[in-house]
Amino acid sequence: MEEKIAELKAQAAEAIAKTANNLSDLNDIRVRFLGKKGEFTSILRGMGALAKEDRPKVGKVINEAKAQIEELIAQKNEELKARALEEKIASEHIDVTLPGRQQPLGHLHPLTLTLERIKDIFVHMGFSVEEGPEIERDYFNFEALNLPKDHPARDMQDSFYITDEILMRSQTSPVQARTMQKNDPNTPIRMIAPGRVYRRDEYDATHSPMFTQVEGLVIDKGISLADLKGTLELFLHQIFNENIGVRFRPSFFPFTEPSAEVDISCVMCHGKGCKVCKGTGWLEILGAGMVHPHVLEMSGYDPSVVSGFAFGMGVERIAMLSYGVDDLRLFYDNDLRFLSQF
Ligand code: 2U9
Repeated sequence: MEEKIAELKAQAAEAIAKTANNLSDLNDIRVRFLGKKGEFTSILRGMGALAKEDRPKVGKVINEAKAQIEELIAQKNEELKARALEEKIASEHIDVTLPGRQQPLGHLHPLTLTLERIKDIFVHMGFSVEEGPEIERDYFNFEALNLPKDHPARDMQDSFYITDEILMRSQTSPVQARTMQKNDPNTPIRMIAPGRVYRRDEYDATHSPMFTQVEGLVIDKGISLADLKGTLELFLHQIFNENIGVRFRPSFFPFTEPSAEVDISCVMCHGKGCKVCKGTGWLEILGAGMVHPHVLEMSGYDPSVVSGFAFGMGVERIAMLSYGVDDLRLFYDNDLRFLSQF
């Protein structure tokens, strides 16, 4: 019996020393020798066959052997844990001297940059920036702006209708009409309305069925054509440069009377005449006019008390002329070779 115990003890010690390469192996060894169904338990069970007087002695030997194995296991356990920790530390070692991973940084889109510059200039002149829905009621898009039922822009061929009464706005003017109707007619208005507009159109270097507009509206007592000219001249000198020429030509819009097209001297040839200005030396850049009395009336303003001016511009066109871009589609293609140049 004692020989068997000594032999088991030697086996356990050898297993612990030589085959326990990790904590799980070590646990298997513990179960094999000391577990409920382990080797020592079966020896203990076999003690019944011994003479009664031998039992305490053998029991003591077994318990000592078990305690020694427990001790070996505990030592090995510490050793394996320390080794596992060392391996973990080695494998997770961070070389703090390595350069960091570069996170490519984006920037604002050229149209956004242009729009921000436009907004900045008007905000400095005391204008507020108003927004409105891109899906608009026929009433605000056309009716309130003095566009008669038979106006070509109201044709299904020219605008994107969703129902008979609802369409994708074809201009940002409905934002002005909404602001006027919300506003107390005794309080002056000085606002711009930037945003996307939609028209049935070709898609080529200079046309797109979706583009970005900024429109403006000023209403107060005593607003005159001189205010319109002064404001737009100042704007154009700031967005392009102080020396650029500005001229006003008579035109027609249903919502303004009188109306004007505003030109700047060609940014490419400085007025000499080139391909960009088609030899004229001038580039059309804005539409503007004094708000039509009927438009004032329809939104609750009395044209005998107040007057106003309004204007509109295409942001893509301003961006193309300020950056020298010759194809509008480049702004929508999301090609980083183009976009990263701004
Ligand atoms: C209200 C009253 C008047 C807005 C105006 C223009 C002239 C104009 C075009 C320029 C190029 C649009 O981007 S474009 O295609 N705009 O010529 N827009 S006056 O007049 C208004 C608007 C709202 C209540």
